[in-house]
Amino acid sequence: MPDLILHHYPMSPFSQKMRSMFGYAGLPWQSVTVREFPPRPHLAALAGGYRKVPVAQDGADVFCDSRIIAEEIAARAGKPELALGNCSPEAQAWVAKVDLDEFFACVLAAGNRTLRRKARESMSLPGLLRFAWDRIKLGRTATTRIVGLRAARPAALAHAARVEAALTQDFLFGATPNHADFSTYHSLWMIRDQAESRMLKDLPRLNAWMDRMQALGDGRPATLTIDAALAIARQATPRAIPAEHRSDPLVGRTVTIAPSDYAQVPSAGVLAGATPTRWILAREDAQVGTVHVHFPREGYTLQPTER
Ligand SMILES: N[C@@H](CCC(=O)N[C@@H](CS)C(=O)NCC(=O)O)C(=O)O
Repeated sequence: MPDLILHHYPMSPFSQKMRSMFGYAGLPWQSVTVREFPPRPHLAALAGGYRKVPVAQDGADVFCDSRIIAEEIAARAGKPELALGNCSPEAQAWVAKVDLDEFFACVLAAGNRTLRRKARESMSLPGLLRFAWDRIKLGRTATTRIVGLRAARPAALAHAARVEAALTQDFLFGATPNHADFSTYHSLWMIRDQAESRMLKDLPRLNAWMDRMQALGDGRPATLTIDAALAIARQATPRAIPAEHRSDPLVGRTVTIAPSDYAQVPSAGVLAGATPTRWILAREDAQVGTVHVHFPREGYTLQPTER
């Protein structure tokens, strides 16, 4: 089986969630670095309108959202605990909150001089301005309530205190990590390791756990160019979809699928399959031919576009 290709950028917390999962799983993977804001034409060729990062790819199958990518890593590595659906209801409820509310609180709280300096190193000044404007627009059009700038730090600190209290074992829900640890780690990584902020310094259990998560590493990435990733998609055929995943009445219909929380840009195509956790959209693109784009069902809106 070829290695998964991850389209990501270094300072992206959700990309770190995936990189850390690769580390835990001990998997090799192929790394395509994308820029911090759209347009990202090659991702549009692969995934359609979907504009969040990370996106993963296996040949002509494209995986949107860290939850779907986690399922793919779990299956390849034989680590079922990485797939959210295999975690306890408590862990699932925890992840729903940390991957949305706590994520925004932490990212906004992390905004300090060090982070701005690092961002400036990876982006030109006009790029930085476009990045800032892009994120302002993203916040304004969100349907989910995003914490205000002033409330972000107290919210992030309250979250960190809950993490400290939850860490009665080596990992959040037991002696070994599961999906929830990776979801929780990436936002706090933004504060402690990217912004190098000292705001979490008085939380010994949290810091020891973050050190354990960091020690998992990022797996074994090999650099891949955008053109090579597109060629891989073009030369491949999407995986066959088993009959039981083609029985949904919407299969065969033209639909759009979009995140329902923020960055709600739809991807359009024909619904090719539906599993209990994902929608699979068939898309045609001049650059890559037919691709199947996989989205989680939860947190995404599917709309038929024809009668
Ligand atoms: N639910 C998505 C969230 C992904 C997400 O919000 N990613 C951020 C970067 S960490 C993003 O896409 N920001 C806008 C952008 O990079 O264009 C997931 O789990 O993958």
